[in-house]
Amino acid sequence: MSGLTRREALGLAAVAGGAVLLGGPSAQAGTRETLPRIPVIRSRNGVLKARLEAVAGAAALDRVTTDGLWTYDSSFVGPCLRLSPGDRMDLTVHNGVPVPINTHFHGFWVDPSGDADNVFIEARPGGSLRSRFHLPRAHPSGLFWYHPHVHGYTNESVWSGLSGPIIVNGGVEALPQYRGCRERLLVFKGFALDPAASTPTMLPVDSASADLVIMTVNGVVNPTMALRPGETQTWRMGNMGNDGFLRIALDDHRFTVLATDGHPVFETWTTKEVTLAPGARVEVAVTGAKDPGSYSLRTLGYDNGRYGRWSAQVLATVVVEGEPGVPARAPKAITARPAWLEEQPAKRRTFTLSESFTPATGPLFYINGEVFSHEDIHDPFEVEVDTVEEWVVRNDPSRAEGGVLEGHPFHIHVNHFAIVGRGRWDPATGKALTYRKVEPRGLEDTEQVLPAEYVVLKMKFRRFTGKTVFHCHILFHEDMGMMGAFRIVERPSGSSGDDHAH
Ligand SMILES: [Cu+2]
Repeated sequence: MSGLTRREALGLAAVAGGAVLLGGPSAQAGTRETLPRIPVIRSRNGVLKARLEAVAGAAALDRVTTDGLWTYDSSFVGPCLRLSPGDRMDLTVHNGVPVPINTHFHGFWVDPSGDADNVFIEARPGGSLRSRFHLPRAHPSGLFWYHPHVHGYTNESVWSGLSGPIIVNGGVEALPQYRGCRERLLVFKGFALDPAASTPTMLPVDSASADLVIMTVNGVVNPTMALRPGETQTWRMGNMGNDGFLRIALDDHRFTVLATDGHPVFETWTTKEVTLAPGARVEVAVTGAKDPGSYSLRTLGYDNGRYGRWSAQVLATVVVEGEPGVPARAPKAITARPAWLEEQPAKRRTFTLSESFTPATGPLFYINGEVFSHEDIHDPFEVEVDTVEEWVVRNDPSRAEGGVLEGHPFHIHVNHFAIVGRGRWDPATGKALTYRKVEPRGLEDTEQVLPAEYVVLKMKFRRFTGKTVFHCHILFHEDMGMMGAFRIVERPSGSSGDDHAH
């Protein structure tokens, strides 16, 4: 089912019901922008103090009142939280949905304990949860996002609509090369409608197979955006859904990559397409083609195995017209390459991702043979703060009975990582078959690991201590056990840290 078909059908229904469509499908391609602006909540005097209502019920989705949603403040895309490094977050979420929730700040380099970015606390239905922490002055500037992260409920929560963007100021918009350039925020989220319902109703998460999912941009299907020939705009793009993959390209245009997962890159590059695993973000510059016309921003489709055949779709229409602009020149680098990339890792650890589907147990997902449990009482393994480690994350498609071949997008909380190598391995022997050294151009917090592939991640556990998690960002897999806990601990006294200065 194409977005257009659904949009036409719903558009007719809405017109018949007397509803007014804002910038609906009949809008003439051209001057009329139909990309919705996401409401912004900004920090004031160094504090972002806000209260959001997580509500269950009807909300506008593609400009049509749609039932069965869980949203922040009745908006399919939650409000954009915008703050600066050094600011304080003070966010209260009231839980009006029927499952426990909390608030995770995806990609944030902050305290994972107490009432900060702690995934081990929750608000029951009817309750509230207040998240408070300081964003370090050295926090990266870019695009992040928030969503509930209670184990067992993350997939349903995010699919139903509970997610929204966060911008940390001082990133691409502050670069002299792009001063005065139009800045856009594009939040991608999928939905599917229940064919059995008489009015537009979100399909429950268990029935929402990949082939049914329609992608929205800022909550609408195929909005129109204007771009002048030769004009450069900066686009922040985030995949803020529960499990869909996107392979994004704009017809006859190229993207210059400026930031990945909220981190300005240390080497920019130009590409025809960017892949966004669930949870991933990218910030790019795009310059309008010489020839005026209508160009499609597309996802080219992504095959993540039997349960993840993500279809090719038009995401948005870019109309190139008007007075020619002067293209911005991309900087070669935006941030310094972190010095810790050259440090010898203090430890190397291996994590094996696998799954099984047996009639007796149903689908189960493992890391190192264990299914994560919230009630797990044994102490998680420890890493020392301010040390560098290398983690080998490998996808074992063979180990357990009945599993399918599928990639697992590996995500870690609190600290970002660099990919320094990858290759194929043989699950029968545990040996690497190939190895390719990777020269990282930026940092990430979410990386796809294909079947029988391994990736080598290097990371430094900077400043913050506490218990936190890593997991697959296909949230069904996370809920079904593909998560691990670990604790970042102080270094034993007597050992010397190398960056006490920050
Ligand atoms: Cu997975």
